Amino acid sequence: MSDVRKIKYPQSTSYPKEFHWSLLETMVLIRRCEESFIDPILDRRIQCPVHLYSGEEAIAAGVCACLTPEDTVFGNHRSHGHYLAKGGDLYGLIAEVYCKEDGCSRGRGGSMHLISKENGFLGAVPIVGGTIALALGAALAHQIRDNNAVAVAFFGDGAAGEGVLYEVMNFAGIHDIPLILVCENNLYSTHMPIREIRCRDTLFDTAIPFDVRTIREEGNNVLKVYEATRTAVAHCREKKGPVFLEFSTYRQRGHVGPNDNIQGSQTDIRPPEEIREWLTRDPIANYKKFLITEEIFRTEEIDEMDAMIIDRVKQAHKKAEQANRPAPEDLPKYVFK
Ligand SMILES: Cc1ncc(C[n+]2csc(CCOP(=O)(O)OP(=O)(O)O)c2C)c(N)n1
Ligand SMILES: [Mg+2]
Repeated sequence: MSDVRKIKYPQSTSYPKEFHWSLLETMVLIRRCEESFIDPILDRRIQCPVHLYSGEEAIAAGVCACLTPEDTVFGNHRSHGHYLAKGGDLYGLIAEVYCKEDGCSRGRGGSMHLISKENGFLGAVPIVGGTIALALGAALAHQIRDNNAVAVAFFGDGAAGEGVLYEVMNFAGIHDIPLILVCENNLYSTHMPIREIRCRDTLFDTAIPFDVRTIREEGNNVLKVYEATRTAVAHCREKKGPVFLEFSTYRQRGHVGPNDNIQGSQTDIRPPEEIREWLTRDPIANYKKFLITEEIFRTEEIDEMDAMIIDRVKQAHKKAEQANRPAPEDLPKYVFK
């Protein structure tokens, strides 16, 4: 991408090389994984609905870099990135998206039902706003156990239209619950622009009346996401109560699938100039440019990392495609009665 905008990164030199490497690696893994789903979606090898996270990687990477394995995370319908950034297994994700028995939800859930309990990723579900109260419950459990952990809920701007968010903020605010609400404001809820469904186009201010600390930051700048989240995590660990983080971002793909092109009709109503403008703020291209310009890494090192990740993703697809689907007679096996 030649017209990459120079995003201003904070306090760059104070971070060790390994830290930058790990953030970049997480973002590249997410992007390569997301883009690898496109062909199998288009030729119907993948049949479940897939909401791609391309363009929003800096949020998952920057937030999860502040968390320990004991901290718990919940996602939504667009959660491949949250799952991977929290340490979820790549093959378990890819096999799940193919609805295979080897998947993290044993092929019963598909792209929108991800879980990695061993890494503290306690679930992604498609009900908009559906995990916000679950994250509150996890955060309350952390508080009762006094284990110094925090719970994080990732959700979109669309979830701010669900009443549960306000009930959760009120309860968390009253009881100083160690809950971090991460709102990924990508300006759209399916095909509805935020300005048509909300009085304001910012979300952080909805938390102010509930005594929830708020921070709004540029979501495509991974170091800014990291620093805002670090402040939020410290606030929670110091038992000062919940934090609402709003990150501005933009999805590079359609609402569901690679583009909003349903049976030949173009349903992406986002203005082309808006899409072009946001592409110049690509979180990965900009971060790479910064790392090279600041001589933190050489282009060849980054290209080598990229090639290794592409290969890992490719191998995982190969194995997932060959894996078994759940046997029809086993389908009720994990259903609660
Ligand atoms: C309770 C509920 N209402 C409606 C839907 C349909 N739906 C799926 S995704 C979505 C939009 C969500 O927008 P946002 O929260 O901003 O997340 P984004 O897709 O932009 O990442 C909607 C309305 C749903 N899944 N659950
Ligand atoms: Mg949205």
